[in-house]
Amino acid sequence: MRTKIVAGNWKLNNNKEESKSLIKSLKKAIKNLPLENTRVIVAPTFVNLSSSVKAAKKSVIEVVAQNMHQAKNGAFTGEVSADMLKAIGVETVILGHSERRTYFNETDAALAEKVDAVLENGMETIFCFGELLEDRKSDNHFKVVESQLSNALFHLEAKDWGSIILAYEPVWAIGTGETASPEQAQEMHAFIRSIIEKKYTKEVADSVSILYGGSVKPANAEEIFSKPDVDGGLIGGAALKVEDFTGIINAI
Ligand code: G2H
Repeated sequence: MRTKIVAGNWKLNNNKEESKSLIKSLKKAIKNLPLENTRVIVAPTFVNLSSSVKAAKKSVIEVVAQNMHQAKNGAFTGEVSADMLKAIGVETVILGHSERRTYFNETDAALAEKVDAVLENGMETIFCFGELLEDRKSDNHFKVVESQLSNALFHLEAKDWGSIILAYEPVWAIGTGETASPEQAQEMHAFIRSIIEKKYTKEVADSVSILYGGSVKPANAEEIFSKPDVDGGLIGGAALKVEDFTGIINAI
């Protein structure tokens, strides 16, 4: 059985106190939920990771980073390394979010290096990818997704895939209120699994968790999560309110 995951990507939101307080309320809200096969993850900003890790202690909540640099150290002003994250108890990092690709020019090639750094450091990544609206309109969405995955991940060995969580996020559905239909999400997730099977094995394809991201909210989560190849969600806006995020966790 694949692991289910509900991950909250807080983006550039929540100061130190707000981060701690959101984690504390979430702790309380999910305390009695049956979460045996489900991981609950939150991704605060870098400066709030350490205090958030402390706030999440004695709970199932995992605190992850939103990004990471691929170098061990050196002259990279403003960046944070794998080692620095691990030293404060962060073992997982979101990579390749479309906002990083668009606003910070992250390329597939740089992302491949970041993924390698994640693996070299024994960490795990939630790797994001997804097509633009124009790609979908021109019926190029499968081709775009396939090239994003092959450029950044298909140099890995089968054994490395235990450290990879995929997050399919169609860019046209991010923060827009517009969601891919459950059928569109299922269609793409099944396609992703099929290309992983072709490149690796059925076992690898069947074991990787594939999250959907893009305007997931309590009202649409259940239907999206009911699809067989959707293993959870990467949640932005709706992860900022404990009621909404708990509603989404309840839908898994
Ligand atoms: C997609 C998602 C979280 P939102 O970016 O990664 O954000 O749920 O606000 O569309």
